[in-house]
Order: sequence, then structure tokens, then C-alpha cells
Amino acid sequence: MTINDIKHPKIKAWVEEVVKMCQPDDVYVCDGSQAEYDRLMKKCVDSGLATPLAKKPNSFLFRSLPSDVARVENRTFISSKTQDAAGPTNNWINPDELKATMTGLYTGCMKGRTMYVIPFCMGPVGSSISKNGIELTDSEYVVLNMHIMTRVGTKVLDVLGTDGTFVPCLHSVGKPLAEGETDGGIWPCADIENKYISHFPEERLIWSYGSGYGGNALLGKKCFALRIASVIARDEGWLAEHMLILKLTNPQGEVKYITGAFPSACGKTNLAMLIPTIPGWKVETIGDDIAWMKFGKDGRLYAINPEAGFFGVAPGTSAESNKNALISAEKNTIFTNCALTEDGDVWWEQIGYPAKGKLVDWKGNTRDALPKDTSPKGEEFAHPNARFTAPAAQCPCIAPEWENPEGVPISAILFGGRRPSTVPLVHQSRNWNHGVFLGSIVGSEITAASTIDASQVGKIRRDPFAILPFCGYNMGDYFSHWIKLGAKADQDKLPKIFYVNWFRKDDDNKNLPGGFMWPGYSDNSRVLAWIFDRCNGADNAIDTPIGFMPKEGSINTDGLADHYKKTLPAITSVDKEGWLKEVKDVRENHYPKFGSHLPKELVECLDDLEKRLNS
Ligand code: GTP
Ligand code: SPV
Ligand code: MN
Repeated sequence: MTINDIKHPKIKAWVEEVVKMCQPDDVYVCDGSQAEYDRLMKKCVDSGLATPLAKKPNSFLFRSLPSDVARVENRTFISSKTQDAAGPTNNWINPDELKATMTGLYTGCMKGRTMYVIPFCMGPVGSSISKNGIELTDSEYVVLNMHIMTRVGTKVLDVLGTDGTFVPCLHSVGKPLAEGETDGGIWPCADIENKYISHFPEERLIWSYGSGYGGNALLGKKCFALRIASVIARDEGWLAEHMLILKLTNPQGEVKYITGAFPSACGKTNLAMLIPTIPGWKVETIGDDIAWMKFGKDGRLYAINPEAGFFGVAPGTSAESNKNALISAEKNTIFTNCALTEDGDVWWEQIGYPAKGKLVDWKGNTRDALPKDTSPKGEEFAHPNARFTAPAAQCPCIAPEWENPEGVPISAILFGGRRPSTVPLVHQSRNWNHGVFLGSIVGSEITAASTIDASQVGKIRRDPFAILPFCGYNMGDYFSHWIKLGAKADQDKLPKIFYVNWFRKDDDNKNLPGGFMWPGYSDNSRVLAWIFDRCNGADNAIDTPIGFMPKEGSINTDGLADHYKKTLPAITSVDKEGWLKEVKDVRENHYPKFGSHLPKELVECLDDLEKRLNS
């Protein structure tokens, strides 16, 4: 298809304008077909960017440059008209200034390349809850990933007709080619100071330049479905969240749907695909990263997964930790920055078995595999933020209703993060506002998914609602939005809110792998079961200063290893000293950032928590 086949005058005009600015050699409008995917993948293989994997049908490995391995939060901008609208936690540049700078960079930036027009839909095509976008990109890798992560093609242009609403998403790797020059098999991107991941919330517009990786480049994901969608959601009265969605069935066959917000690389994909260790329980997947939630006519909160694939963290994924993810990525999958084995398979740290012979690491160096499945920090064979891009439909535990345009009714919302101390295994909020309070104080160790600076990894930072890097407006106003929606709703129909922590540590206890006091993964089903029963009003909790916590014996420990039975009391009790420190830190360092935008309800919750801890 060519530009002239586009029947939507606004799209056509915008595409023509971008062509003038970026000056690609060709323009190609994507139809979303398998033939198109195969053709573009062949182009990547022929140019040396992709390696076909002999061991995995129709699957390919890409290696990025070491400077382009994750999102770049310090190069991500919310360019609203005023800095106050972007708030204290977002980078801001005046939109006129940012557009001038980026126009300079965009001018001629696609020389020597094809510009692809990707019509895509977030959510099932044609659903009233779905939203359309058009991404213009000069990266074949982006087109291929968008094919898996979103619904792409002519069908989206058909739905848009001549005047449908779309979010314009402009992307360039920022590496024009001179006459006759090629990438020579090297991942194209720009230097860090020229990378810009920019959002213009009032215009619902995205401009991304200089990176080809993940959330920087697949603009339907974090840029659209979270940063821009959060602004649309605020204006329209719904929620766009960095949350997994799972379906939990108890041994009696009763079903509940649960969403969970955990910061990047903190366990959403794993929880969404969990295989329970406790008999009779079942988890199925609706989504692993993003939830759009709206109130239904019945007053309940319904969630859809706007994505069509998983862009999952590879390291740590094993048959033991997440078998369903491994099966999802057995075929038709794109791997990025994983290691390559001699027999044409991928390998990564904690895949569950040591590699044999030689490995090509994520930097392209051939090295002898280690006899054990452990690599010293900094010498990993796969980058810690190596990813697989796999179609959601290939997940063995995908719920049949995962594409239901109505969404699924949510009973519980979880917040969590990597907290080595203080925060217990699970506690429940007293009410909606207290739940919003818990979401607002979420903190976590920084992971390799959120920074390209390895020295930052492991430091604790507040990441309210796990959406700190993905909120398109003032986080203080975001808290108010949650409070307002709760106040308007029928209180009995609101989801219950829980704070979980799989990551408490005791590094001195040699029995504990990784020092973790809780086994995590499949054993998290024990906590999900407690939450399920809580939602049914079970008498399984005690009232504590921080909220409702499991009554002794109410967490199923059948089959749990003895050393975890021993650590359980410590992680299911209130660490009063730790929480008092937490209160002080929130009061002195966290909440003051939001100034007059901080809702008073949250300060009341903080005061109440302090009072209860001291009484
Ligand atoms: P994003 O895609 O970046 O948003 O990440 P995510 O939240 O989906 O995280 P994911 O499930 O991919 O997990 C990231 C890392 O955390 C992997 O290396 C997992 O092995 C590890 N992990 C997940 N769940 C648990 C758990 O319950 N306990 C422990 N100790 N580690 C976990
Ligand atoms: C995250 O960092 O939360 C991700 C990966 O899900 S990315 O798409 O790169 O943002
Ligand atoms: Mn994520």
C-alpha cells in the first residue's frame, strides 16, 4: 500500500508532512499480513541485524548496541504546556522549544531508509474501549515487534474510515544513511544526549527519536497505552495502569479477576502466568503489563489488556519460575539481547540449566559457557533487560476471555515492589482511600528495565502505583483522580486493595536462595488464595496498625519448604520501627514533592498510620 491508499485526509496530511521533514527514500503502509512480517524479517536477517534460531520455529535474535538496552527515563519528556501539568516527577521541556530541537534532529533523519506507516489498535479492533494509533518509523525491528504487541494493519485503517480519532506516534532511530551506506549489521540508534522520548499530552502526540529499544520505540506500549492514555483516562473518568490482569479460579470453580501494579522487572509477567503450588487453584492470563479500567453499567470496575503480545524479561525465566512464558516464546518470537547457543537456540541467566560449549553473548562476543548457570554481575551472557516478544495467543494459560471487548470485572488490586525490608508479605487496606495511600507510597529497588546505568540498579526509589515513569501528567493530580473515582463509586462494588512484597531479604540466612525470605513465583499462589478468600469476606485477617494481615494459619503452607515456614512469621508481622521510618520518609521526602497537588486524604492516611503505630 502507498500513501495514496490512505482514505483519511488527516492521516494522509500528517504522513506527507513527516515525509517532508524526515526525507525517507521510500514510504510503505503496513497491511499487517504474515507475508509482510516475513519479508521485513528477511530484510533484517539479510542485513545481519537478526539471526534465525534453528531451535525455535520462525524465531529470531536481535542484538542492540550497549547504549540502547532499556528505557531512558532521563531522556523521557512530558511536554505539556506548563511544567505544573507535567508535575514534579516528570522531565519537562516547553513544547515549542522541544519541537524545535526535535524538528532539527528529525530533518533528513530517515535518509537511506524506508518509512513505515503502522496503523495499530490498542485493544480488540472495533471495540468501544479500544484506541487507534498510527506509528511512523524507520525501523523494521519496530514494525516486527508492533505486529506482535498490537493489532496492526489495513483493518485498523478501515475502522478509522475518513475521520476516526488516532494518536500520531512518530519514531526514528536517528541514524540517517549516506548514499550507499548500510547499517552493516549494527543496531542503528543515536547517542544518548540526542535521544528524546517525548509526549505532548494536550495534543495526544508522541515524538520519539534516537532509540530502537522496547518502550522507547514500540510507541503503543508505554508512550501511548500509559503516558498518553493516562491523560485521556483522567479527562474521561477511567484508569490507564501499569498492571497485569489475571483470572484466579478456586477449587470450587469460583472465579475472580485481579490486577497488580509492580514496577518494571518486579514480577508482573510471572504473576500473570503463575502455576499454583496449592492444589485445585488455577491462574489464567488476561494481560501482563497494562490494564485499562473503566466502570461498567453495573458499577463494577472492568479491565481490558490493550496489548496483543508480551514483551517479557528473559533472564530469570525458567521452566520452574515461568513455564507458561517459555512455552509462549517457543515459536514466532523475537528475542533481543539474549545469548546465542552453538545449536541455534537462545540462553539467558537463570534459564534453569547451564549452557554447553560456546555462547555468543549479547554484545556479540563468543565466550565459553560457564559450568554453572550463574554469571558474575556485569559479565552476563544475556543482558539483564534482555526480552522476548511473543504473541499473547500462544500463552498456554491465556484466558478464553482475554480479548473480550467488555473487559473483566476486577475484585482486587495489588500493589508491590522489591522491598528487602519493612513491607510484609501481604496486607490489605482498610478502604479505597487507604488503598490509594498504599499505592502512593510504593517503593522498589531500581531494576535493569528502567535504566541503562547499571550503577543505579538495586537502589530504592519511590515508584507510586508502579507508574512513576509512565504517568503523562502531575502525579499529585493522578492520586486525586484515583480518590475521586473511588468517592463516586458504589463502595461495596469497588475492588479491595492489597500491598504485597515477594522480595523481603535476609542475606545472612544461607538456606535462602538469593537471600529471599519468601520463595515467590508459584508459591505466590498461597497469597493469592488468601486474597481471594478476603474478597469473599472470609474471617482470615487481623486488624493491625498498617491494615488487615493474615491471621495465624490462614496462609496455606502445605508443602512449603521448612525454612520458609520459619521465615513466614517475620514477613507476616508488623515491623513497627521500619514503618515509623517509612512514615518519616514519606512525610519528609516523598509527599512534599507534590506540594498543593497532594490530596489531603493521603495526608490523613499518613497521620492515621503514624497514630496507630504509636498507640
Ligand atoms: P516489566 O516487563 O519490565 O514491566 O517486568 P515485570 O513486572 O513483568 O517482571 P517479570 O515478571 O518479567 O519479572 C522480572 C524478574 O523478576 C525476573 O527475573 C523474575 O525471575 C523475577 N521475579 C518474578 N517474580 C518473582 C518472585 O515472586 N520472587 C522473586 N524472587 N523474583 C521474581
Ligand atoms: C517496563 O520497563 O516496564 C517494560 C519494558 O515493560 S518496556 O516496554 O521497555 O518499557
Ligand atoms: Mn512494564
